[in-house]
Amino acid sequence: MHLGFVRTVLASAIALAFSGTVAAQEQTITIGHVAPTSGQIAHLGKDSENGARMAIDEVNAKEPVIGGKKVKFVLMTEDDAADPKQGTAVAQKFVDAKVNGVIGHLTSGTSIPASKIYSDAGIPQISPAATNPKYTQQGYKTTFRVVASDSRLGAALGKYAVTDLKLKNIAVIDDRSAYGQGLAEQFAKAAKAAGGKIVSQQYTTEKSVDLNSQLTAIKAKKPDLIFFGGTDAVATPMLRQMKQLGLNAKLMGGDGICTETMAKLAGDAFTDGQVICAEPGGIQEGQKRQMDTFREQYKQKFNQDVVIYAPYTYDATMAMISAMQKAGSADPAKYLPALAKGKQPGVTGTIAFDAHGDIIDGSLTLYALAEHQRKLIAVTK
Ligand code: ABU
Repeated sequence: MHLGFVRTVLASAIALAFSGTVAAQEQTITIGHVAPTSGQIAHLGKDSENGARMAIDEVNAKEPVIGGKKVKFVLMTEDDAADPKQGTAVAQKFVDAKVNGVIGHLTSGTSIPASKIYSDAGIPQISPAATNPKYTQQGYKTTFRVVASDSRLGAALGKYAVTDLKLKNIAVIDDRSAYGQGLAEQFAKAAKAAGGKIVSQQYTTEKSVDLNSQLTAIKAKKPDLIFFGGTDAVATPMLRQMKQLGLNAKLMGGDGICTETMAKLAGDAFTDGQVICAEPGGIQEGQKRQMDTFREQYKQKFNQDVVIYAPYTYDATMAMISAMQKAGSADPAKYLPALAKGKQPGVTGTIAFDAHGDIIDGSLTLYALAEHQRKLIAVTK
């Protein structure tokens, strides 16, 4: 046999054996991330995925150790297309893959049905964005979120619209999603309680880009304000059609429309201050530096600006990893109690959960869209 050939075979065998030893020493911990990375709100899903990637890369760069063993975190990314059926299929895929934890889903419509699958499998799930109250009201010990729920967001917006902005005649549109419908209901309840009147109630879908019939019906009622329960994928064409119809009412919505993307894409379809929105989280002035640093690092890494959810996903991922480190184990049953009881500073504020898995003492942030950006109005509790 040729000596060169023998040397090559031997070298390959040694390399293989060596890499096998290293691999055996370094335990892999898989965290699943799921969001709609295709479809109408793919920009929100990608933003969320990038936030998880930032956390994982940052932790891996520090050569993490859990329970005395060197570990490497791996992000398993999936797309649920904001579709409840695809959401449950992804959840089952994560369970079958025995992921150590899940960050997601992004929409309430996928997070709620998927949460039962994770609960049955004992896998902790932290949503960075699902705000429908029902998500954490099902009694599952594995269900967490790092954002405030729509009962708080809708209540704050309803009161703000009527009491502070004095906008009393209000039209409401929702996209019939778990998020859009729930938020619109909470808003209408609070607006009516504050003395507002719902002069028109209209419906659309998560994918509609033609709202002419709803807006024409609304225009006849001469509202001061249109409240939209849905996302920027629908609100952006809605703003353009409002302008075409000469419908000068203000437009208000929750985090689904509170994106830099909408501020930029809607172009000159709205006047400065016409759009008011709220994010189900936020930071006080003293924490602004960490958020600014996060945004700069995000831009450097992904060559784009934060859309909205990346900081929340980053905090959710860090909270999960921190619980594993405290418990000395990535076994879901072992680190779940540490996650439930944990308290740590995050980019979006302190991350600690109540008995339902809701963020404790989370803030809300009100913005107006102006000069193609979000302009801060106030941070409230
Ligand atoms: N929170 C707004 C977008 C996500 C959701 O469906 O809840």
